[in-house]
Amino acid sequence: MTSLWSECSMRHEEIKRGKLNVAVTGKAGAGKSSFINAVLGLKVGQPGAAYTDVKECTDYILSYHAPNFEHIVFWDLPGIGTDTHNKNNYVKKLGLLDYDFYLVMGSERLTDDELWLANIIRNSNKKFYFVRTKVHDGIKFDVLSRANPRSKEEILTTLRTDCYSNLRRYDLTRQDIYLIDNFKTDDYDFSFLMLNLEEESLQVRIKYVLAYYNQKERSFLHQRKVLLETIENVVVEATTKCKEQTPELGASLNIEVLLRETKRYMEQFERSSDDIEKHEELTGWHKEVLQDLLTRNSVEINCSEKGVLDFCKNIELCELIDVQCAMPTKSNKKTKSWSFKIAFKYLNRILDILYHNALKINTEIIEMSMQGKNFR
Ligand SMILES: Nc1nc2c(ncn2[C@@H]2O[C@H](COP(=O)(O)OP(=O)(O)OP(=O)(O)O)[C@@H](O)[C@H]2O)c(=O)[nH]1
Ligand SMILES: [Mg+2]
Repeated sequence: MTSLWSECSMRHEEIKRGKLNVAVTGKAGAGKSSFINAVLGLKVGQPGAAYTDVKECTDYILSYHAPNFEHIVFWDLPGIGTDTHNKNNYVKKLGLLDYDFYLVMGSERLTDDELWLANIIRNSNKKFYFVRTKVHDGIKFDVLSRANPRSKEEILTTLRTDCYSNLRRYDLTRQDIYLIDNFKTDDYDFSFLMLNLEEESLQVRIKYVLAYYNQKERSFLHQRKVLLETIENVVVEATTKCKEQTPELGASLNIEVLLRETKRYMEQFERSSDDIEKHEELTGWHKEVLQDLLTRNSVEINCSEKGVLDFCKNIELCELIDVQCAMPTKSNKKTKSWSFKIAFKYLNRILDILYHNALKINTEIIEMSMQGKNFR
């Protein structure tokens, strides 16, 4: 739980992590803080619970993370319709439109305050659900007050119809309405509401993962271009920093230089050992799913001196014939030219493999995300 007014940077941090920031707003005393406690499974006074009271009580903004809804951050906002918080200051003072999603709560017949709020949110192209709280009490009192009590279903239908007809006044006709009671979470629309909120949070995460990996594709392309431009210098380094011939290759190559470059490429294309953890954190997918995806989409590179040597040995003679790269003018010797060609081919091939591996992995993550697969 965190507090304060200047939460903007935190909110943006959460957005960056693909969380759904839900502002719990609405009429003062509607049961906003009680709703958060119901989600947390806590009662007022327990550590981490929101404070609720029969009098106006939430006077600042707090955020809550519920263990069962790890991709949602709930923000408990002060209620509208009091001297302190009213239509004149509510939007600006609370940074109302900074959130991703809204629950507009009311416990009585809808008033202008909730409708005004809903309208502002809708006009800023954000989504909200309308939530009517204290439904159980409403039913109890309805039954007590009538000579011929209505059934629970009849009362709920009346409530829902009433909400719809009020929302229609602002042309909010296709709005989701949930009838809940914060002290009866197994009943009414409470679990349905939470289920749909989770679905909304999934959409946010999918969007976030897609944006991240689409951007990654562009950055891989750029990295490849930059690395390609450095190859000739590395070739010069690998051939000039070598005194002895490598008999297996019939060439003079500094294998260490080539190995260093291989490691650099691997880092750039995210093939180092902790990159799987990075994917795991970004996507929220299981490690095994990602491991399998990575294995399926990548050619293994043996990142050792022996690996470099073996790779160079396997470069076919015919592949080297048309290799053209700028060689130092003074080195006309045959071996030098041969070494140049091998180093040049090696670096180009490794770069190509790693780049295409990275693209394939990226593409598969994007495809799976679009199908909503693997998200927990
Ligand atoms: N019966 C019943 N009482 C509720 C429900 N939700 C809240 N209450 C009661 O309504 C009162 C106000 O609840 P809060 O959760 O503090 O309301 P709030 O919207 O956070 O109020 P402010 O922060 O002052 O705007 C408290 O006495 C709660 O116990 C509900 O679903 N059913
Ligand atoms: Mg409150």
